Amino acid sequence: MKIVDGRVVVCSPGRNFVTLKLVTDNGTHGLGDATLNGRELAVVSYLEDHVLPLLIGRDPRRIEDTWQYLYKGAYWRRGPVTMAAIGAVDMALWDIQGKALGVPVYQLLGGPSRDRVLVYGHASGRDIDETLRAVERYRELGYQAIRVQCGIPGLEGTYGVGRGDLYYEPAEPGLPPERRWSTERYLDFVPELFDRVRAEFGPEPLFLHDAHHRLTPIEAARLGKSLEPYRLFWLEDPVPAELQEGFRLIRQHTTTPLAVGEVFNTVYDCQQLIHEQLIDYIRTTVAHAGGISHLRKIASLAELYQVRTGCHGATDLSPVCLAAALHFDLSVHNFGIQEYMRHSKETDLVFPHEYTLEGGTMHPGDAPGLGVDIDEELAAQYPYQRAYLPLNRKLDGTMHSW
Ligand code: EZ4
Ligand code: CO
Repeated sequence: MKIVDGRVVVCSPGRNFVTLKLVTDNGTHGLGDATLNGRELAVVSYLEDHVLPLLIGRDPRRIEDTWQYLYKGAYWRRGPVTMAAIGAVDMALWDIQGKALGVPVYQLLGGPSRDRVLVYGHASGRDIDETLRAVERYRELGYQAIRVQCGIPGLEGTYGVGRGDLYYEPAEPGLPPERRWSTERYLDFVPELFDRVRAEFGPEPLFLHDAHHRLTPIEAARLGKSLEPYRLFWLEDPVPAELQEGFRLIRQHTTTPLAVGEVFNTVYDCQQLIHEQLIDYIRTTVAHAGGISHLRKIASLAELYQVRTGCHGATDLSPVCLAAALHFDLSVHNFGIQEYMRHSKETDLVFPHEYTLEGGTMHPGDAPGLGVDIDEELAAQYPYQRAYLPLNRKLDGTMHSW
């Protein structure tokens, strides 16, 4: 079998997506998601100008060799653009392999380790009352696990507060919007939020919270400690994780489980976090961390240290990535949870898929390959729209992590 054609489809059915399509000489094709939110066209160029010419004529069944060829062969290793491109190729090759053998990708990965994949939904509101109503809504829909985010009094446009029904999309068309931030106000407010949430919904639901890289280690330690009575499933991205040893300090102070990794690209970004057992969940994504092949290696390292997976699954991960993540989640032994944010109706129509959601759990389906396709004609009706994630400044104007 040979790869005979390849192209990159850029479309914006509600938001931007970059999709790699590889076509083989036996008439099948494979898809990979290469969307890098706010920097999409850099990956398009990487794939079109530098990767596709290398793939034509290659045997698509050489998945591991192709991964190493693109990783070692680039000389310039790692980084989000390179790893998103390699991730897309890897996803497409697993898709082709599954189709060629007539099995869903999870069967190629060792078969199912569980019946269905636990996912978490996203409840948010401008204030606590609105947030409680959103949590109630997810409970009614059968979600066992819910991330809870809330507007902070005195701060405009807090991270994680949704726009629209059961939907959260932080990227905005045009130039990046600027938000204001106060760590003091945030740290004072969040314990009150979870006090109200637990009082209203009792001990059973699993609750998660995302601090979105905004704290210092000692601030994160204080937050984790103050949330212990409410037994979070996890506290996500408490600090920007370039400084892996910073997690030692957080760990010394709190038993609140920690999750990190949605912006990581390789195992080297989390090697120390895992082997020192500084985290409980690793959130690397199929699309941004080198595909299914590399994510399995990260999961295998994590398994040795009792760290479980919790793949990123925001709306900027396309249905192709979500499908790939679900095959990975179903098969890998040390799976923890999968993030799930529903896509817009337009997105779901451009990417017809086999995966299903039921009672707060998902399944990738049993179609051969990844079980997701792209309607290229429909995609062409939604051209790329420049869009950026917001920026964040402290109240005095200093740039801060968003
Ligand atoms: O901000 O995917 O846990 N989910 C998140 C997301 C990220 C976006 C960035 O593109 O933190 O909302
Ligand atoms: Co996050």
